[in-house]
Amino acid sequence: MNKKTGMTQQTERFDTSAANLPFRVSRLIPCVACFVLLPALGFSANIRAQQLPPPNYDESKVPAYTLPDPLLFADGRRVTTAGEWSKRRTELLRQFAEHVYGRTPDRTPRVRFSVVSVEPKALDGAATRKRIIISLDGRSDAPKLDVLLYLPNSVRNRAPVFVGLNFNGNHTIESDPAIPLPSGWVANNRDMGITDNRARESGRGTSASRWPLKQILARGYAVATAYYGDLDPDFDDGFQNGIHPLFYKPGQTRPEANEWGAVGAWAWGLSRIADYLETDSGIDRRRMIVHGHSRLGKAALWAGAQDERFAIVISNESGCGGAALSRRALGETVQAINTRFPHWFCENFRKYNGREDALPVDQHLLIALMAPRPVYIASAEEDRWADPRGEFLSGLHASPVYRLLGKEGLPAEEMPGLESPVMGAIGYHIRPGRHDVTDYDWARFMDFADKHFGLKKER
Ligand code: GTR
Repeated sequence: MNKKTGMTQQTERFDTSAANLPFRVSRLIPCVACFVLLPALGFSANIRAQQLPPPNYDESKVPAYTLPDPLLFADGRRVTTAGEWSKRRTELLRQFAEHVYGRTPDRTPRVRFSVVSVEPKALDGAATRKRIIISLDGRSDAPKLDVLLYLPNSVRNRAPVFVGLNFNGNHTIESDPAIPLPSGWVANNRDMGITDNRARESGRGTSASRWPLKQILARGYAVATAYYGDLDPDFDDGFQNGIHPLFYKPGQTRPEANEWGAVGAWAWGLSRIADYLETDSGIDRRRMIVHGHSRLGKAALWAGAQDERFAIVISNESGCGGAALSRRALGETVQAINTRFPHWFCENFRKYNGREDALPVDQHLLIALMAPRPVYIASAEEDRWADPRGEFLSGLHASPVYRLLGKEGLPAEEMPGLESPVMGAIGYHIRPGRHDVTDYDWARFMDFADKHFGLKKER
């Protein structure tokens, strides 16, 4: 356990804060320009991170808090009908945009899809593998999202699909040499031998345990993924790379205090993958499931909240700024996350450093934004940094909205034991072990999707 961050050591929980920048940058240190450059690149954030108060893991020291009521408008009026909820929903989406994730641009640029390869006998014949390049603007030099899609060959009709971003490149989810490496920035990672922020051949298949493709395909689901760095490389560069500059007004050089950060950009990218999937004849467009782990779980939740084409939303250990209640301030706090990752949320979110109580929203309201669509929250016992109990409570306190809409919500008042999933329209499990995505997690995600899509477990 790292005492400073309270995080358990683990293979892929890499740090994309300033310490992880390319070696080249360290050469700049003696130069005068570093006074300008280093703060911009996040070095000052790293120093501030060392000064963070130690995290609290003691349940008895969780501050007393009152959660905003999902069924009360900001002006105090009560929500009593589905019609009123839809207005409250709009209000909440605005509040999350204004105070937490930043506003997503209204305008979607001209997005173009090209299917650049199709392999009908991938994974020993179990799947058809497609590679789709999504050009995120009409311009030829626009950022591109490289999407990897596996369609189950066993399914004759259109398949339901799991849509999620990956941390290290498409080539890491499966060792197939035909999958190209990302050409842009990737996080340094000792286990993958990456020290210069460039993807390596040796990275092939290194995240395969988090993407049990054969099991997923055998249960009749398709899988679509893309590397999150294609949308916005995960370090604080003042939003000069990635998709943010595509949306700057003339003269604008970085997002306004209420405009999107990196999580917003990753969420936006998930919707662009959905844009493509809606056009693919192998995909059941009414059965798209958005999912994500950790920071990408935060992005999946924000994508699911904004984009109702996602029929099911799954958060795996998304923690602070994801499924966990901010007001509990257990494990990672708003101050800790804004300090170590100043580029993830909007600038306004920093106003709540150490003042979670002042937030007009809390994360149970994010879960409520999925209603009446099914949403699943997964925690891991050792992942205390993400506050498993806070993740469970978000589901519990989102339930009144589901009930108003005639759905069950979370069918548990108390946190269930290990490996005892509960599955209403809101589902939850906690499993033993560390911060990761395991076969157990995937099996439950598929049980949950089967249940809500009316599919059998074994197909
Ligand atoms: C941690 C961060 C968490 C979580 C995690 C991850 O460093 O504090 O909020 O997002 O990274 O994405 O693995």
